[in-house]
Amino acid sequence: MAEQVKLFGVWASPFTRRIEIALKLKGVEYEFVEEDLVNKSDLLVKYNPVHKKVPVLLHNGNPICESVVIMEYIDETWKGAPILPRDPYERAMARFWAKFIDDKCVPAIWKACWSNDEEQENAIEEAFVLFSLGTRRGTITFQIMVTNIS
Ligand SMILES: N[C@@H](CCC(=O)N[C@@H](CS)C(=O)NCC(=O)O)C(=O)O
Repeated sequence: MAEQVKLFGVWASPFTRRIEIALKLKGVEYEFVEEDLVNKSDLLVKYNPVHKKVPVLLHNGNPICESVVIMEYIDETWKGAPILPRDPYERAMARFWAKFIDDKCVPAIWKACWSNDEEQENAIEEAFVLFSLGTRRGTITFQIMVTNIS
């Protein structure tokens, strides 16, 4: 039976992009369902009742939420083109930088885009410093994510 892979997302969402990149790296065919976050679909709320956020991956009827969790699920389910390193220490580092992006970089970028005047200048500077820090570390995960949100 053919696999059913559906991604509920929003084109401008960095978390959705993370999943699109992972699926494309693995060569997995999927259907993209564009959500309207102002008027969330019943399906999004059904599949992600806890956070009601995108992305949600639906694989053969099973919903998976939270982009890093989904990314790891994809990596474990489709074996080609590994995303996370095999070495446990390298894996831990990749997870550390993925969390750094979510906790630090994404909020900084958001502020840089949506604040004004002096606050915006400071936010751009802060975002630049955070990105430089991650990029210098040079993990593949970080490189993928920077490509994703820049
Ligand atoms: N930690 C979540 C964050 C997902 C997230 O913040 N998604 C945003 C779009 S970029 C969303 O769905 N927002 C809708 C809302 O907050 O109601 C993940 O990694 O998947």
